[in-house]
Amino acid sequence: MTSTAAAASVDASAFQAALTATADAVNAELDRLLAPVAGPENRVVEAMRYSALDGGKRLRPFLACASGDLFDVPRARSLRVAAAVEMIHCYSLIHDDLPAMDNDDLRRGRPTAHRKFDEATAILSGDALLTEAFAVLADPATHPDGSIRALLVSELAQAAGAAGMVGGQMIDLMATNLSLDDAGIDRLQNMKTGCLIAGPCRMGAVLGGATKANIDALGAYGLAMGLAFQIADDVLDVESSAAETGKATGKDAAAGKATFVSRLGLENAKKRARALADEAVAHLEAFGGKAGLLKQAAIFAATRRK
Ligand code: GRG
Repeated sequence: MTSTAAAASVDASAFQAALTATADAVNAELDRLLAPVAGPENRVVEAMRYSALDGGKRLRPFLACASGDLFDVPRARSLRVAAAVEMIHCYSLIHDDLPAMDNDDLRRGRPTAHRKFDEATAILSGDALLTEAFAVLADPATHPDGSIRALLVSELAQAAGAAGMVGGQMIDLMATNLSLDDAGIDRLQNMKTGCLIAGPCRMGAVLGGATKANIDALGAYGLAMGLAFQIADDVLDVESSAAETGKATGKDAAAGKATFVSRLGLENAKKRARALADEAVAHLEAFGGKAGLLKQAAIFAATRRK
């Protein structure tokens, strides 16, 4: 039996139930953390809430919680890390949708932030979500030990900054002029998408005071899954519609972008995503049956239809 098949025998539907439960819990956490304020500055809070509440798959929050569960982290703590990571993710989507970047009108089945509000408000709401994420991590409610909080801040900064998501986005914007080879595309996607998927996997373990070996194993799991997740995104861009995904599709080919699908072809891209899910699952070996949901998450990332 392959590792993917073994993972599938754990319980496929349990993952969907756990993902939904985490989505509900992180929505409630974000609702609390992004409370409306008195005064005209509430416009930016309104825009933050518009982009951060009630939408998206919430995969990154799920990963923070499920990774924390391996080390018996209280859910009240892992949900704060989950919310912080989701704030970063939502900021990246707001900025990615702006006219200066992808110039998209649709996100999560609704008008993008700059369409719903205006461009300046959208930029500010992304900036404020980015800032608030670190405020949440730095708060003693996230963990009583300041050295753990500092590690969490460092992990998220590395995942989201120029060495991670933002750096990947920079390369992506330059990609048509760079003639990237396969290794270059892998590196770009690891940075742009993988780092913010590996990040919450690592941070759940950091919260639990895990060993460096265990933190790194979860990071390697997240990075392999992140690449599978991105390949699935490229496949959906070709095979799916805006009605199904809630965002524009067919954009990569129209832009002449080198994607996993354009380089490998559709079927080989799907095969590579499945192989990466197997690779991700292999990194969980040390955690045995306790990692069943995380194994399912890797399969979901590779085969998702949304
Ligand atoms: C603008 C700083 C900055 C970074 C942008 C994440 C990103 C980098 C751009 C988003 C555009 C995109 C299609 C990225 C590739 C895959 C990806 C991250 C998709 C969106 O994540 P999902 O599918 O979205 O988890 P939901 O809506 O489910 O949360």
